[in-house]
Amino acid sequence: MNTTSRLRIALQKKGRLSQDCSELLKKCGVKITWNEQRLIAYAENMPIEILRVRDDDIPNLIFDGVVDLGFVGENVLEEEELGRQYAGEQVQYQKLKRLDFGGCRLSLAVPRDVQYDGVQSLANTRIATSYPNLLKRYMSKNGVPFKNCFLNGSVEVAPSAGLASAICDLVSSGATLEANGLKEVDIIYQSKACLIQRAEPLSVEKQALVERLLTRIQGIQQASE
Ligand code: PRT
Ligand code: ZN
Repeated sequence: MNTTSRLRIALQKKGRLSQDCSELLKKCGVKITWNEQRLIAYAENMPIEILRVRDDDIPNLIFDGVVDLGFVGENVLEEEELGRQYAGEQVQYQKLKRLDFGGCRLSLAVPRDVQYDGVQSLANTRIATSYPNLLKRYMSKNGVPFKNCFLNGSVEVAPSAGLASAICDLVSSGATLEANGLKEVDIIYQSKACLIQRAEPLSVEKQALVERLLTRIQGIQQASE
């Protein structure tokens, strides 16, 4: 558990959510001097420290109470949560806020020339994904058996490389699917970035700071609507 007196916030070190998260903190009035090499950055004007990690680590840091708050994509949060549930573990955390950036969807896609008549068309095929738990939940809910092909990246080339018949991957503009001769056939999860808090209670001072940040985030999001 994090017992430092500073509020410890995890955010993605380098990636699609990094800039939006650091800009949001800046708009909240948190002054941070970023150092590319450093894992931890300290706010100059508030008792806050920022832990910069891979996005996949953020849900687990929250579930384990190592950090107090985390900014993460709901897709990653849900995937890690399901992973723990499938392993027989209960996870606890609070979702404080859904944010207005990081929007994407987790979708099934097949080669453009393949006929698709609903998810049953994928029965017993092999599906490439970096999100095996979200995929498993969706396929089980629909009663469709399938074979897994887990890839951490380059999922979109799996069909043309002969590794899988379909993919289950994140989509935003659809350009990547298009460029790889694939068509989106089913959306299985809609995601945005979100702010989460560990389950164990924070000190009164830390919780008050969280409330202040939340009020500011609320104001910033309303102003941009
Ligand atoms: O290194 P680290 O593990 O921290 O980062 P990462 O490479 O795992 O994640 P990153 O930075 O790519 O994405 C972080 C989060 O941004 C994701 O978990 C989503 O919540 C969110 N997000 C929003 C996206 C996209 N949009 C997105 N388009 N994440 C990935 N993509 C990829 C997608 O995988 C595909 O390769 O972009 C491609 C598709 O984009 P379009 O526009 O061509 O459809
Ligand atoms: Zn990642």
